[in-house]
Amino acid sequence: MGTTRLDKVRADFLTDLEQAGDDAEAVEKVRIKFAGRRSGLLLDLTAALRELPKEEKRDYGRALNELKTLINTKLAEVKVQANAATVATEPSSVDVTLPGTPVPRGAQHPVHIVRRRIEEIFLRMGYDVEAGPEAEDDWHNFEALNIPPDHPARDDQDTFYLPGGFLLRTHTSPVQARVMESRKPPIRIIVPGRVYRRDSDLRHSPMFHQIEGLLVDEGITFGNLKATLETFLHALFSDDVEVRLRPGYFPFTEPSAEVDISCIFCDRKGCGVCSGSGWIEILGSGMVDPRVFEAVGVDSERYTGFAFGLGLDRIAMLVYGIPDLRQLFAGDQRLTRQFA
Ligand code: 2NM
Repeated sequence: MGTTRLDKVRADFLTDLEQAGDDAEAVEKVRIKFAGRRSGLLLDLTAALRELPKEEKRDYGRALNELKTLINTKLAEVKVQANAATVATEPSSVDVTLPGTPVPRGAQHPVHIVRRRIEEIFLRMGYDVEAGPEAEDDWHNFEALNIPPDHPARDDQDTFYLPGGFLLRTHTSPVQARVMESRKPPIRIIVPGRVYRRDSDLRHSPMFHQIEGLLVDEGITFGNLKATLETFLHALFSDDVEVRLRPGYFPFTEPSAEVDISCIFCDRKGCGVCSGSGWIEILGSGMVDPRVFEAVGVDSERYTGFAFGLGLDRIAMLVYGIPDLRQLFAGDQRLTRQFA
């Protein structure tokens, strides 16, 4: 008799809840009607337990507990759904006119930008980009490059020596030496990287960046070097710049040439950037000395080649008008932000 009444309440509850649907207010009314603390139907049903004859109490109590659980669970479920529906539709809950949270944007470092531009020019000409260790041995940094033990570049003042006979490379040429040791010509590579010298003032940083190039094949001439550098410098600056070669000296090349471009700021009239000369020194180059070829196992009777090197930091300063070298390495985002 008692459980029949429970069945009816259960059926009523499910119907009412169904009708309330997503409407939070209607769901609340259902809750008060069935599970309200002061007058809910569950209270009546619990009170009715006491009036029942002893033999019916057990079955009724069990069924009542199940009904309570059902009602509370269903109400909790529907409440979560109703809340979600309310948040989604309530016009004031999300103010789409508020400004968004800014996402910080990275920027490329000027030295990186210049390196990538130079790499792209040489990749188009069929060169590969190579890399090697920054901690080098004496052989690859000096000996193989025809820098004898008494050469001034060997001086402790210029080189950072490391324990175990190693050193921080003073140029990226040891990578070219390694490539020549491990690979047969034709070789066409450029090598960008950090290099280290014991030098620190307005124009020198103990760490700076170089990019060097090397081409080795049969029948390579000084004319090929000149044409390659002209093509490169026209692509990097402008077809209008003039390229000038002057005699120079490097231990690893013979003959060697210093390369200038006509001043991109004054068009050769003379200005502060070119110190009134109308020319800006941009790179060093030359035909690879046969002694270097012999040291790294390239047949100098069969092959000739040219090499060149330039400082990336200097070019970045020139191109972007950065007055102080140290600004490049200060890690101050006010510099890099300008390149975003
Ligand atoms: C320069 C100038 C001239 C150069 C030479 C070599 C190597 F390994 F092939 F001998 N690598 N880089 C070179 C030649 C670098 O920098 C101003």
